[in-house]
Amino acid sequence: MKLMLAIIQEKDASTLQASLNDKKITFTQLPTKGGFLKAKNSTFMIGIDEERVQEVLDIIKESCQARDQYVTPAIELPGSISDTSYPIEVQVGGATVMVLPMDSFYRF
Ligand code: 2BA
Repeated sequence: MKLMLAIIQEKDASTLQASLNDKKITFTQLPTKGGFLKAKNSTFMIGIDEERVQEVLDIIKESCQARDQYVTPAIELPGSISDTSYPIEVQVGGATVMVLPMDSFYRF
């Protein structure tokens, strides 16, 4: 089995939830926050058989779209000449997905 961690934008969370539920794929959703923008995002924790990893990747790709966003970062950028941070444009995924090996899986 594999553990998939998918970090997605909050706006896409309900679409992804519905698509995973449709395919009877079990997941746990965690409210998270990106370290760079400090904006809320959503992390899906999905334990899945190895042969279904590609299917889940396809579902995530279909459910999550990249967006260009102007954001005021909560950190000072390198090279900044003032203490005040200013809006910058970044493209926020899509999704950031990590696939980890899972040694064991128990449900009691
Ligand atoms: P954030 O860390 O808030 O990053 C949001 C977006 O800001 C990123 O989008 C990227 O376009 C930009 N960004 C991040 N760090 C940057 C930097 N040092 N300089 C300039 N721009 C920067 P994505 O790459 O699509 O990432 C979306 C979210 O996925 C991230 O939110 C973070 O929560 C997570 N993430 C991305 N890469 C990760 C990694 N290697 N490990 C853990 N989480 C990751």
